[in-house]
Amino acid sequence: ITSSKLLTLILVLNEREQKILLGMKKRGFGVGKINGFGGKVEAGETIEEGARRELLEEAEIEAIDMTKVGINMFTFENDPVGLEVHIYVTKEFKRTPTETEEMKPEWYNYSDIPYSQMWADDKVWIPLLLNNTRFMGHYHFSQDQATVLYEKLNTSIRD
Ligand code: 6U4
Ligand code: NA
Ligand code: NA
Repeated sequence: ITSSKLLTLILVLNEREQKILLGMKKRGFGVGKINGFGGKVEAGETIEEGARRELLEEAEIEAIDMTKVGINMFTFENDPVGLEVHIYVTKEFKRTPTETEEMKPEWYNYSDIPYSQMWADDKVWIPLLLNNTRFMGHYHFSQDQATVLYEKLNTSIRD
């Protein structure tokens, strides 16, 4: 790995109803996959500001209690550029989730998360996130982004 891009990923939870808000990505990296909201951190903003902005841009909601829960590094076969993805949870928000040019938001029961339509790493760390466990992971993907060739997970994270 010679460099990495800094990205965010935000998962919106309704704990009372045990539902998670996910979106079908309509364009760009990971198109067609169901995923959380997020994107590249821009110059002049903090990582958390980037996360808030992406949630507003992609689902038209404003996070109230955004909390960082994990960091994942993604690398790809035959690609020198890695992705460092900072993952946040918000359980409270303002406004109504709305379909945008980039994402179509939908609520899923915790017991019915569509892992087969998601990135292959998600089934590893989303259960931890739902259980309020912090995590750091590294997932090395095949060139076609379908298979995790190598993974390393650490859940012994302190404040
Ligand atoms: P543009 O279209 O240039 O504005 P932007 O919204 O800034 O793009 P985008 O959509 O390329 O960024 O960001 C990719 C999103 O995919 C980020 O939220 C991180 C997420 N992501 C990347 N690899 C992932 C993986 N293996 N598992 C996962 N999310 C991943 O759950
Ligand atoms: Na995005
Ligand atoms: Na962006």
